[in-house]
Amino acid sequence: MAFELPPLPYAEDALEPEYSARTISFHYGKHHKTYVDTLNKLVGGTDLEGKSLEDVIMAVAGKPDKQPVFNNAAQVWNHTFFWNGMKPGGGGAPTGAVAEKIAAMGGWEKFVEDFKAAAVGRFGSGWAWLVADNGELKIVSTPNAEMPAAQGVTPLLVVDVWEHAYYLDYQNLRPVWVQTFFDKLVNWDFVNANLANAK
Ligand code: MN3
Repeated sequence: MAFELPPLPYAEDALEPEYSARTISFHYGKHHKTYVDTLNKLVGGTDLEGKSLEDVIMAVAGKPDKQPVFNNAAQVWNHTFFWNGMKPGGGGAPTGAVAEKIAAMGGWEKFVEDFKAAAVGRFGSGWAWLVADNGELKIVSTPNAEMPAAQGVTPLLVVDVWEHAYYLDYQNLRPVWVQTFFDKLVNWDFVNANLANAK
């Protein structure tokens, strides 16, 4: 069974105008799809063929000779997680259990500022994450395809800060992209579901 590009949880134009159908057509239809296609080429005919995406990632994480497999497998996983962290009509102050956790981190506005700082502080390509680490929420960033799950913490939410994620809509303005993500796009139901399942 080859890996397949998971369906988007909404239509390509559903996040307009904040995240355009044109951006999604490239980001999902080209970038995400290419990671899937490349992963299938890399694992085809190897002992990784037929394993789940998560098992492939954990099998190759930290192995320099398997870096291309890790990069493509992790990018497939990270992008699917990213798409699910947004919804039409999303954004705004958090709801549910995560709202209490964010209040304990200094409040909503501070949270967004701290998240933007993590996103902007990531030089080059990568991801900014909200994770649960032994019950404590933390904001972290990772370079390239790296993912917190490979380091033993539970991801709750991710924002893609590769330029391909925002350049068509926001050009070089990464902080505006992240601010808009939280104002208009974030899916707190998804974050709360991940928090409920966190270790
Ligand atoms: Mn991307």
